[in-house]
Amino acid sequence: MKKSDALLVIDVQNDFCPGGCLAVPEGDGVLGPINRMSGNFQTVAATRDWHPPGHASFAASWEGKKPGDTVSIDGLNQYLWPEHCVRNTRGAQFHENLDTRPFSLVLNKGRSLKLDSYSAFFENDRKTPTGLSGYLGELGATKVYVCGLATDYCVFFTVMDALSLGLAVVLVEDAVRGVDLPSGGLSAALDAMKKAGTDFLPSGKV
Ligand code: VGL
Ligand code: ZN
Repeated sequence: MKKSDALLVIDVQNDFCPGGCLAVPEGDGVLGPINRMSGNFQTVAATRDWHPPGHASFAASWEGKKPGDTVSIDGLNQYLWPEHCVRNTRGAQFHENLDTRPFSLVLNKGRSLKLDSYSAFFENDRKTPTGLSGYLGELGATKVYVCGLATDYCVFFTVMDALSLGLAVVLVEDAVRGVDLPSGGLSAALDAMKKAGTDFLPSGKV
């Protein structure tokens, strides 16, 4: 890979894999393709969803709310999830079969008690940066290959923000899996990413 190419590995954590608190169907299916690709990149930034206990995105943090409900926090709509990826717990660790050796950066996101962060670039207020853009910029990365979980949440927001920051984006199509909630929709997310200018490539061609 060229120096201008970076791999972004999004949230490949136990809680998003089978057996986890917020398991994505076949979430562990991303492991093989990611492990085969990551050693080819000089810059590999991996994110972890890394919530404090009692995080505002957990239904259990709100009286009378259940997963799937929504609340408004400072005017921001928040979809409520089962408790997941509490920092330093087993559920928040990378999947044990994820090869972390090639990672150049591990970025913990969703660390504010009252503000969620789906994208690897900005928190859900769409204003607070995570610093990833500066990191990639200093290293001269102009194209990001995106993989991980979940296609229609953290991967989706990461892809859309990367495009808006002027990066070229490749979605590694066999290295992502979606939640596909009836309300959201995996196909709508894929369409929107494509329309916005994302290239789709199988990991074998990366
Ligand atoms: C995610 C729901 C809640 C994700 C994170 O990584 O896609 N989804 N927190
Ligand atoms: Zn989360």
